[in-house]
Amino acid sequence: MSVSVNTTRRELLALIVAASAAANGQEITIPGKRPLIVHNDRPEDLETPASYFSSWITPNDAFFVRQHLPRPSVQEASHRVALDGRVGKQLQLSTADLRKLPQYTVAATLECTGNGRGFYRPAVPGVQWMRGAIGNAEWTGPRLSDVLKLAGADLNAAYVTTNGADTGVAKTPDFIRSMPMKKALHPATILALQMNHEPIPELHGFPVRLIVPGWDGTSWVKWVTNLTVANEPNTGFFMNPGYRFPKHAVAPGTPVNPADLEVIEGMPVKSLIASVSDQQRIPLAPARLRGIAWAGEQRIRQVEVSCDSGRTWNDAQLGREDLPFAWRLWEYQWTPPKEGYYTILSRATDSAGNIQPVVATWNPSGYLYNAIDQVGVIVEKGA
Ligand SMILES: Nc1nc2c(c(=O)[nH]1)N[C@H]1C(S)=C(S)[C@@H](COP(=O)(O)O)O[C@H]1N2
Ligand SMILES: [Mo]
Repeated sequence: MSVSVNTTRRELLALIVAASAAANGQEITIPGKRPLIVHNDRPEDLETPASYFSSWITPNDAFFVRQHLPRPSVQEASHRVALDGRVGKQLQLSTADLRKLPQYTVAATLECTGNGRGFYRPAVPGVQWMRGAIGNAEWTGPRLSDVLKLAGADLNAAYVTTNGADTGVAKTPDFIRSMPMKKALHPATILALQMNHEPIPELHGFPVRLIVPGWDGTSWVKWVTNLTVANEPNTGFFMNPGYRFPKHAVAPGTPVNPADLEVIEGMPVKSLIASVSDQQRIPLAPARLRGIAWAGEQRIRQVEVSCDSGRTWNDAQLGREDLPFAWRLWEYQWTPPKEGYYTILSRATDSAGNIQPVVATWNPSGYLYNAIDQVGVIVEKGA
């Protein structure tokens, strides 16, 4: 009896420790993952430390995780993707059916709409993501357009609505998203069965998830169960008022009337310094600074780096992998002139001429944070 009471107490203590670790955003390990920054452990909200962004592909076990609801456990053999609404014939597709269609591999960057929310001042409620709710992977599966054609879908309908196997719990409603038919028919929009050439891990939507290249992660529905063709978008919380952005900039901290919000479709230009972390000590020697840059549906045109708090800027060299929808690596050779503290900044420009701002546009839900990235380093002879 006393043993079980003690065990219970110990377990309770462990849970409290885990909960406070989660609350503090500390790095702890979740099965199938390297140590990641845990914002929530049930359901999992896991952030990738920026030091992992040194390779063009983010390995599956280092990839960030975001879910609003308890993760469903899906059995592949019985799993079906139902097609209904404005279709010629309703279908129930197994993953074997999806595999019979031509398979495409698309490299695409997945970024949470709320990545960087933790930087907004005044602070806004929600997961306090800092820099790592992003990753780049190769996704493989049939085109959504081929799946829609299989069901004789009305391709002139306005929207495709996607639901996943997770269901609403307590105050959180079911996660359902709609996208315009134009994006649904884009050849890079696929129903992925594989992530980096492996079956999609459970945390990332096994056995099938939607890939919407260039658009924010919210559209990338996991554990897909339903595709509905309609002339109206879904009206649930995650379409309205969720995941909307003010049409006009507002003073930080001001509430915004729902009528003044519009649907978010895509991510703005942004870059990140990955090879050094904030307050790191580095030796007084030539340094190769490295990072990533991405631009939603645009391409990266230029990345500039400043090692003197933004007084002077120089071009970084862009990496050789240069594909639409996938991030671009960059590199910058820097020789610190002497010992001391340096603020290093990175700033990207996209193919439409958009440049990262000094201050991101504050909004009540903390979406689309894309201010110039900044890291402070201490240069020391002995470091
Ligand atoms: N079914 C379902 N799909 C979902 C979500 C969800 O809660 N349920 N979260 C979305 C959000 S907000 C993001 S940022 C991405 C995160 O994908 P990841 O966990 O594979 O990194 O999944 C999206 N797809
Ligand atoms: Mo997200």
